Amino acid sequence: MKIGICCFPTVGGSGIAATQLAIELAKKDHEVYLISYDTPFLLRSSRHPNITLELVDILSYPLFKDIGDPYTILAASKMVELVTREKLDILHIHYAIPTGVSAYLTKLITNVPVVITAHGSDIHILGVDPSYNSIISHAFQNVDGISTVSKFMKKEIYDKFAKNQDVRVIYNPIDIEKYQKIETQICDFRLQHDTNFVHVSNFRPVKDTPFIVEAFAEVLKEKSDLGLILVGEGPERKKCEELACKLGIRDNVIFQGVRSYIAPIYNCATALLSASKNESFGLTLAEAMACETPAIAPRVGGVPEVIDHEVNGYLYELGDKNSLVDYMIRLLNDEELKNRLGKAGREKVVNNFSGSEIAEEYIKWYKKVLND
Ligand code: GMT
Repeated sequence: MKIGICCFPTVGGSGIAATQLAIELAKKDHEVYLISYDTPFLLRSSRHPNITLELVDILSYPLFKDIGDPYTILAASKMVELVTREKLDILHIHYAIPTGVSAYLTKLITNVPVVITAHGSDIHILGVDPSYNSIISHAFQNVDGISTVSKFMKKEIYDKFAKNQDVRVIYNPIDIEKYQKIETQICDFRLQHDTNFVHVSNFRPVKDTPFIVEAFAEVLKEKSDLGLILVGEGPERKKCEELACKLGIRDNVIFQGVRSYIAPIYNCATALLSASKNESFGLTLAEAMACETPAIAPRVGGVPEVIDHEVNGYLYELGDKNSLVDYMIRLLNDEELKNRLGKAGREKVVNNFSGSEIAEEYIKWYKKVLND
């Protein structure tokens, strides 16, 4: 098939998931056209023969200084040109805002079948906002298919938008070769502590990373010489650094910024920690689990579809720091428990989120959409 996939090029989960899907489809000999305004993060370090990058031109014009460049229209122009030139079979949009609307316009002009995958805040933060709601609802009701990344999100979409529409749940694809247990550590930085916890996020307030720093400080009271590796960048990074200083644990908190290859970091951790107040799936949880590193996360959104409590990780009630600390200490003190949960986590990911299998599910869905 000739498939256009549109995504954000940044480290955010929707862009990573979309690019991983593109890679898996390309491996299966489909011709993939990746539409974005920059090279997607996962493609910056590798190339794939069946993937063509189609960059949206960002034309700046003085009149748009206050409102920003009209990306919806610029992306739609690129899509119309691409669909017409390459005669695409289907356009698949990741993250409904704003390019779901670009694709809907493209469909009106070219008649190309369009499917949208909703990922999270495009529904529960932006999509429900009256500033976006009417146009996003209309687009959802008029494209050829909607999918999303968890059963939780499917319910959100039913409740808030597409009551009469069939929403397909397809979990996010994980590269199970890249994310696996590595016996020899090859971190590109010096590990300062023998035992570490890890947190990977974009430090937005929804991730509540300061909560992780506070919980870690409690664990340090029980056991010293531990590291907390914080991967990523974002608005609350500085707040976390200040908090670590205030709590007197700055030497134990290692800020690693954005990394292109984090499998070794997952591998050197006793557990991956999350404090997200909302998470439609939680890509980093599944990546860590694929490396046999158990994840501990709040019982919110689609997280219980990824972590099975006490089977392959731990779920705690949002804000319940005592439980988070308790689970961290349990894993620190019991290597056998950590290994058992870790192995079960890998099994869960291989059986449910393997990139190759998820790509097959998307292909089946595309075919159904095209035949309906
Ligand atoms: O929706 C967002 O907040 C951003 C989005 C992204 O592009 O990073 O994240 C969402 O999509 C990811 C991939 O499907 C999921 O793993 C994240 O759980 C989800 N984020 C939220 O729901 C907050």
